Formats: sequence, structure tokens, C-alpha cells
Amino acid sequence: MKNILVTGFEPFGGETVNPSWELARALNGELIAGMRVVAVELPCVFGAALARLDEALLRVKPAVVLAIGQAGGRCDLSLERVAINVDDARIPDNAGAQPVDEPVVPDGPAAYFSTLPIKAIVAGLKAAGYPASVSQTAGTFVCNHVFYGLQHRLRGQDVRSGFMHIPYLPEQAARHPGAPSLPLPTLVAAARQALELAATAQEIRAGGGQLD
Ligand code: PCA
Repeated sequence: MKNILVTGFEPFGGETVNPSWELARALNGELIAGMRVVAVELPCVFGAALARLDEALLRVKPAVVLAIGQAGGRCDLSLERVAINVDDARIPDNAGAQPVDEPVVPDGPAAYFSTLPIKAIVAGLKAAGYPASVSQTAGTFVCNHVFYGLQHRLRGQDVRSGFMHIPYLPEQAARHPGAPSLPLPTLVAAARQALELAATAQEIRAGGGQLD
């Protein structure tokens, strides 16, 4: 049986939960599009997150990879289009490191596009009533770091991979006045659909292909 690797992050930035790991672990073991979901938690640490990802890629040998992260303040499921070769941290990571204007991969290409059918996923999610959009930046913190590292590792391979940012959970938003949130059951139902489409949808690309 083929596997789908879904990653989420540990809490960071003073939070006690990270919706991305709550979501990933809720999906662990499910069968989606005839494939088994394997969830892996990544540390919110530059470098160490990619070491954990490498271990997971070797062990799981996924056909599809969806990395997920929290984007506090965003209001929808954001399918990221592009990962850039920049680590530029606004706050320290969970190991206290705060790289500024450093490459994720020295001498790597400037950017990679997602190889997930992001337009089809967004269209499918919206048609089912979930808030979703294509995002043009995954930022320059550990999420973009993992997204870039993922695309770099899988370049040229027949594996669909990409990144999705999600909003706070309601209990987190209560501590951030005005911040939007989505309940976990909604995130789980939406992510099931996103993964189904990630595995099966034909992509209609506006930009076309990899930026490498
Ligand atoms: N969000 C952060 C890193 C971990 C996470 O869940 C980010 O957007 O970079």
C-alpha cells in the first residue's frame, strides 16, 4: 500500500498547541485515496526539522507529502505555491536560533514550486464550503524552511509534495483578540478532502512546473 506523509509542527512562539500537529495526528492511520496516512511531528527548529523530515521520507517512502504549519492571523486553509531559499527568522526557533538572510540550501535554486495540484485543492475545498486560498508566500521561518527542504529533497521524483498553512484553533484565538480560527473537526474534514485531491486531481497550472 502507498503512503501519504503528513507533517505538523510542535508548538512555538509561546503557544501550548500547534493546530498543524493536532490536525496531522488526527489523520494518522486513515485511508485516503487508497493510501495510508502517516503523521510525523517536526520540531520548530531550523535544521532539526529537516533532519526529522529526512528520517520520515526514508521510513515512509510516501507517494504524496503534505507538510502543514500554523499561520496565526490567517483565516483559511492556505495552499502555498512557492518555497524560497531563505531563512530569515522574526523570532527565535525552539532551540533559540534566529538565522537572518541565510540560505536553506547553500547554492540551491532560488525557489521551488509546490508539486501539489494547489488550484484543484482550493477549488475543491471552496466547493465543499471550506475557506481556502492559494498563498504566494510561506514566509521565511521554519515552515518555509521545511517546505523548501522538502521540495529540494524530492526534486525530480514522482512524488507530489507541498505545504499548507492553517489558522489558529479557537482556544488559541481566544488569546489573540480578533484573530480568526477554525475548529479542529473542520480542519480534519477539510484536510481529508485536500489529501484526496492531492493524490488524485489533475492539475491545471497557470505558471507551469518547477522553478528549478
Ligand atoms: N508555523 C511556523 C513554523 C511552525 C509553524 O507551525 C511558520 O509559519 O513558519
